[in-house]
Amino acid sequence: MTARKPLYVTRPTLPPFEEMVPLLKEVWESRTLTNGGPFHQRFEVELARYLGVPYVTLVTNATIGLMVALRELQICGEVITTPFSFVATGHSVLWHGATPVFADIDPVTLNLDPNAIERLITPKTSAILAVHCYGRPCDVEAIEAIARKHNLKVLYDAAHAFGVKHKGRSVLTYGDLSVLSFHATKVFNTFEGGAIVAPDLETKQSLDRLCNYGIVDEVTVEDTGLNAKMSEFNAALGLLQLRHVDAAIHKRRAIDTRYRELLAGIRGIRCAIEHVDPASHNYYSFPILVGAEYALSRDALYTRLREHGIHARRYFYPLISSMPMYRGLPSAAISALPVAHAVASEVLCLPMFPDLLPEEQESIAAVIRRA
Ligand code: T4K
Repeated sequence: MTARKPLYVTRPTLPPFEEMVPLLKEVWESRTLTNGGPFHQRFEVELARYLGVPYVTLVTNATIGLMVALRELQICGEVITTPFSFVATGHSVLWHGATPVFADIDPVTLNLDPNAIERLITPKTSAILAVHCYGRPCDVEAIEAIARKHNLKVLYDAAHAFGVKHKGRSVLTYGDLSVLSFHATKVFNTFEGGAIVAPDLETKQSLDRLCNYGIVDEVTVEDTGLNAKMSEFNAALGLLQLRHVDAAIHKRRAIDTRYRELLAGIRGIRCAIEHVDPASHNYYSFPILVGAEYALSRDALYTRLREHGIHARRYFYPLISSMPMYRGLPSAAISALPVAHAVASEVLCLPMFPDLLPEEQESIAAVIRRA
């Protein structure tokens, strides 16, 4: 059966429009549109409470959030990071003026392999920038131990990890700072947006300053900050989204379970991530690995699905290390990143969003099974 209209890899989750109207009216009437207005303040407090973290600083998007976080941590020299991520991870390091050093990933978690990290540490290394890929927590204990031993900062790109817990504690509280994305395509969205999770008030206030040009008061500018502020519109939407996000994650979890049932037993098709703690996951994405035993190559399956109106995506292919601005780096050599290259050549993210209908899931699985 051919899907009737394009089924994209994601479809933004929005609250009922009527619920947004009174909030919009409040913004319109107050004429406070940005620069830390009342919705911004409330959203920061309620978001920190929801996530179970000490403090958050709201930002325009996660890419800017990563740049601000790198600045806050005074990172310089080399930053060990993963090649298997969205390009924003690498770009934030380059924009900051540091050098990304790519370490290979673990074949089970698809996150940075701690053993690979340690081998790459040099006197120039100042930080580890790890990604909780698809929301699956990194080996945070191992990364913390390496960082402590070598006196490195740890920054988590937690763009995918909204609400995720590790051993009962928010995964966002590990490392020095974590950065969330609230982009339209994420589990929790404010159209564009994000947040930096800070461990204490002093750090939060410093991040706030960096997000507001480094301004302290009308006559004092203490740092070369930038404009990374979230507007009142985005903050009001965020407050409303908080009321609905648990229900959305609940639906995602059911979709994840159903996919696993529908795809079980298809030769060469594997679910890319297994959940250690299903109750603590957010079900951001549904990546599969298309192995050599499958009837089609990964790219042929991608095209076959497209012919049926199903827009699966190859997140994350190509690897960041294969992109023109990175491929000349010594750590970007293909031979140094065998696991990342293997995974990038097999991965395919199937449509995953709360409104995905059971019959749509069945037709996706049917196309995959028929091949
Ligand atoms: N770190 C990591 C690990 C990340 O994955 C990301 C972003 C970041 C950092 C940076 O976060 P932000 O600076 O964005 O806050 C998308 C997103 O733009 C990006 O946020 C996300 N990761 C990445 C994984 O995916 P594209 O270029 O693949 O998006 P696009 O426009 O092709 O959208 C994907 C599908 O979603 C479309 O086929 C249709 C659907 N869609 C998309 C949008 C924007 C909608 O239905 N409505 C929409 O409004 O990058």
